[in-house]
Amino acid sequence: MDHEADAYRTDLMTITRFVLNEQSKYPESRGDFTILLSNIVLGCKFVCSAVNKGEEQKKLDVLSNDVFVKALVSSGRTSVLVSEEDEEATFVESSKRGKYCVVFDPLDGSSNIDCGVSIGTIFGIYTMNHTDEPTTEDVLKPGNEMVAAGYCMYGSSCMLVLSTGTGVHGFTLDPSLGEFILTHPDIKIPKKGNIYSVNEGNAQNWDGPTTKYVENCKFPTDGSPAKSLRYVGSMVADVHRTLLYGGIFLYPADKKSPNGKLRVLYEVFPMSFLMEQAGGQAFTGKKRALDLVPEKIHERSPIFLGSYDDVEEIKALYAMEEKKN
Ligand code: FBP
Repeated sequence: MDHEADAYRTDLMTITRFVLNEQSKYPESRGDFTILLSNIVLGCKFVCSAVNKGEEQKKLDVLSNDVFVKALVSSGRTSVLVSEEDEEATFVESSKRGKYCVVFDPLDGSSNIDCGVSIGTIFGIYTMNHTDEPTTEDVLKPGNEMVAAGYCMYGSSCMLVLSTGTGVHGFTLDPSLGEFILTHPDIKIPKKGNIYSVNEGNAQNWDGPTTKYVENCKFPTDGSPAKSLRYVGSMVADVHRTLLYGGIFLYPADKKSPNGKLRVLYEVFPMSFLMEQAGGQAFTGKKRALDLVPEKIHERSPIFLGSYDDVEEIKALYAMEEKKN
């Protein structure tokens, strides 16, 4: 019997155990974050099973939003919730309030649901540093004030990728145990990649720097090989691949959508938080994405994120454009 292998196989690092270990580093912590996260994990498990049952899109959107809102409110650890599915923010009644505010997209990549292509849930977490009535000001804060972020991808496997500010870690759902087990500790994105990910269908409406950047990906002038194009059309799937393989994911602004398509609070910020924690970077075309201060809860922003060197290239093109103007 290979005791060492069995010892490793039986030493299950579940996401709860992992976060409890993380929390034990903060003597003042009372386990509130662990309780909050366990409710987010519950929501992800529910959506994972619903996706595998092949629920149709409309129903799945509503179902997943309901489950997350109810789980987050009943956790007793939240005060403000912002969901892609709800026009207005949810303010938790005072008896059930807690110190966290959660912004989330319960089911991202909805256009891919009915064809069974990977979709996901995206979330970001802020702390509320006062005891007055919560307002949207408690979430209309820069992304660099987030304390944690993550996504759960519902694909060939169900994977939850999380950062609490000390690196990025991937947990795969073991359906037989019903537990997320640590399978990808301390994910670091390659410094440079050979993949670019963008909806080229919008190319005719792009600005100069984006057009030039994608041109360079296809026809590099520095002798380096052309990059490969990979685009699923689900941000979670495209960002997950970028995180593991390197390269760049971009959803730029264009003449039709001057602020791009993706939402700042529950798409751009969480993915930018994870990218920076993994050694990559995230840029809006003007500034570091996490330094944005949103004015509205469903605000959109252009985004370029991925390997450090690849994002540096597009930053240089926008800086040149800036100089020209
Ligand atoms: P939803 O929130 O409506 O799903 O839109 C977000 C999204 O599906 C992202 O997951 C994806 O990156 C992007 O839109 C795809 O947009 P497009 O179809 O314009 O390329």
